[in-house]
Amino acid sequence: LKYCSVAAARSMSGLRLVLTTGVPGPWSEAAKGIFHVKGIPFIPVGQESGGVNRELVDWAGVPNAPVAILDDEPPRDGWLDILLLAERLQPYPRLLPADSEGRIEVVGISSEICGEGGFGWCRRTTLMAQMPSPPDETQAASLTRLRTRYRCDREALDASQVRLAEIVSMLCRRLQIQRAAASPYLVGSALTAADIYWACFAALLNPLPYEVNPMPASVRERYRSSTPLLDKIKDPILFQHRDFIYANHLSLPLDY
Ligand SMILES: N[C@@H](CCC(=O)N[C@@H](CS)C(=O)NCC(=O)O)C(=O)O
Repeated sequence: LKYCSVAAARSMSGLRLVLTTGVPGPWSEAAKGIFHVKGIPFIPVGQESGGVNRELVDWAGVPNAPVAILDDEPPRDGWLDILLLAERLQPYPRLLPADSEGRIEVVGISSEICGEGGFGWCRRTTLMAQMPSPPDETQAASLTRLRTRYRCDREALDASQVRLAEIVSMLCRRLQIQRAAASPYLVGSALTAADIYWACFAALLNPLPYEVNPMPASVRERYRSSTPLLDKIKDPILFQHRDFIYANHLSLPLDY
C-alpha cells in the first residue's frame, strides 16, 4: 500500500484513513475491510507501530491506528465510530442490520472482539506482558510504549487469559449454532461488521499464510503462540469462518 505522510494528508480533504504500516494490525485491517466492502475510497496514511507518531498526535489526538478523518470533521479513532462513519457514507451493503435487535447483536459481538478488554485487547496483553525485553534499544523503547499505551502488565495477564477463553468459546458456540441453521455468518443470514472483525482478528491466533500475508516472521510466531487452555477451546470453525469471509467479501493478498 502506498501511504501518504501525515503532513501531506493533513492538507487534503476527503476521507483519510490512518493505518499501521508493515504489519497486519487487526483494527487497521478491519477498517480497510469495511471501506473495501462498501467501495468507499480513502487516502491511506501511515502510522508506525510502537512509534511516538508525534505528527499524528498533533493532528488526530492519538498516536495509534486506525483513525478515519473526513474533511474537517473530528477524527474518529474508535472501531464503532469508524464503522458508523462508513455506514453513513455508503449505507449498502449494510454492515449493521436495519433492525435494532440485530444491531444490538452485531455491536455486542463486535465489542467482544474489538473493544477495550475484548479479544484483541486481551490477546495483545497476554502476548506483550510475557515478551522478553529486546536487546535493541529502539525496539525496547517501542515495546515499553506499547505496554504503557495498552496497559499490558503482569497484573492484567490473568484476567486477560480468562476473558480471552470466554470470548473464543462464545465465538465457537455461536458459529456452530449458525452453521446448524445453515448460515456461514455470525449474525443472521448476511454479512455484518462482526464477520469482518472476526476475519481480521483471527490473525492474532492463526495468521493467514505467507503467500497472502507476508508479515515479519517474529510477529507471526508471536501471533501463533498458544496455551493449553486456548488449544482446548480453539475450534477449526473459527478459521473456516475467517477463510469464507476473505474468499467471499474481502481481498487478498493482504496489503499493509
Ligand atoms: N482505539 C482503536 C484501537 C486502536 C488500537 O488498539 N490500535 C493498535 C492496533 S492496530 C495500534 O495502533 N497498535 C500500534 C501502536 O499503538 O503503535 C479502536 O477502538 O478501534
